[in-house]
Amino acid sequence: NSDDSYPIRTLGELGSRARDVLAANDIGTMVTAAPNLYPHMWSWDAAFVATGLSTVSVARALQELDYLVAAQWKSGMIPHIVFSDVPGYFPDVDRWGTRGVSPEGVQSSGICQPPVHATMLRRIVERATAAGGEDARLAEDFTRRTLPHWIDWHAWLRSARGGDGSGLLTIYHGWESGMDNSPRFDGPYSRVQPGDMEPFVRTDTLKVTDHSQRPSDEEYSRYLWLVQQMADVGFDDARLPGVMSFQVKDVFMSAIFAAASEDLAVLAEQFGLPEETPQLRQWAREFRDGVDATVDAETGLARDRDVLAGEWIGPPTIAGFAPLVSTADQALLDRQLEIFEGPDWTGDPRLAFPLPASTSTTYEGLKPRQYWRGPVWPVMNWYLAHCLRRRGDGKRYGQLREASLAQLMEGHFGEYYEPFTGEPLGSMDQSWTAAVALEWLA
Ligand code: 2M8
Repeated sequence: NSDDSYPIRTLGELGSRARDVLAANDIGTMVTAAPNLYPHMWSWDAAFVATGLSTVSVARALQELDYLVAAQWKSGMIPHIVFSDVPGYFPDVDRWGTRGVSPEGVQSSGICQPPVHATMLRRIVERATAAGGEDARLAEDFTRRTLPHWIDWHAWLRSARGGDGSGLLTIYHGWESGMDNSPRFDGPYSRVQPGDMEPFVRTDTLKVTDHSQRPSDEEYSRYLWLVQQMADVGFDDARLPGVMSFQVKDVFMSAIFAAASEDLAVLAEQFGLPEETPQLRQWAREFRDGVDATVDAETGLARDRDVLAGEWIGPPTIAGFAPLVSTADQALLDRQLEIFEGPDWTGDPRLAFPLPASTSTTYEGLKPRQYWRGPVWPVMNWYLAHCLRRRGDGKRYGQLREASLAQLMEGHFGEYYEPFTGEPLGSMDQSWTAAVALEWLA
């Protein structure tokens, strides 16, 4: 870590450093989400990591998805954390209280995360098919073998979290959204009143020593209270609506589900389960429509809904761009792109790089250094760009690529970045940041 290793000088060097990060975070069974802060497998991280890994080794990429799918619950849920044996992360499996509920031999949390998996698997399959030979064979075998599991996962989301016909998935914890402390959840969390629970000691603040980059203690006590509420009913899907004090229709997760259901339909058609495609396409349509229907006519942004309060959620966050992921409505897409490129988002001239921050940079609640309250997340930049490229928008993909590579050349593979200075924040050598660097370079 001599000072002359930063910034990185060439794209070739960026690629080789990104591969080194993934190799260093690989503990054999899994690539941990980050070396210190997150020594386990996270569900949506693993999907992004797999696509990054597939630029190096298709076999290793599929192994990552295999390890995740092996942790799938009987219900069909894919848990948000699969624990390794590395100590030091809180809440650990004991605090989750999932032993005896999760499948035998699996140590996992008891909630889910956004279903980007089918989209990333489709990407890996396309890459492997183009390469041909052994890679193509491996990807085909893997997809044929695991398709029923991914379909079960989508069926669980649709029935346990989206069975009300709204075309929107419910989350019972901000962690399920992947955007833990986003201002999206301030309203719903303000109504969560932690009751009696075992005391706890956080470990994240031992690792990210500037505490202002992480959620507050007050937020954490609510996070842990929700875990306890779920554990008290044995993580029984049927009982959660009756007991949980946090219930949000997550618009961004719903858009991801719509897009991934379409991708899963393509895979099912190609790899031997064509009879499943009408159902998958039906879910894609239902959730695409559900997401479109949340758009605020005034702001043009999609909105989450606080189920218990019966209210739309207002703050302008990156989740407002859910239609970029899923919509089929050209006028809505055009309006969203105009906002995306306007002065409240990537067109803000104060930005270090023209990339979307996690909340609008003109939002009064913006916290440019704090986690999901303002920083720019490299993984989000690539995911949104990938969605645009899928629509045939190579130009915008190229612009986001250029800005993202310029951002990443500082060399630390930060978990997130300060929007105006480009300073890397949170964990360094974060796996999904390295993975998307490889995708940008592929
Ligand atoms: C962050 O979330 C975890 C809890 O799940 C944490 O703060 O301990 C989020 O950024 C989430 O989206 C991500 O999957 C996880 C691992 O990178 O870290």
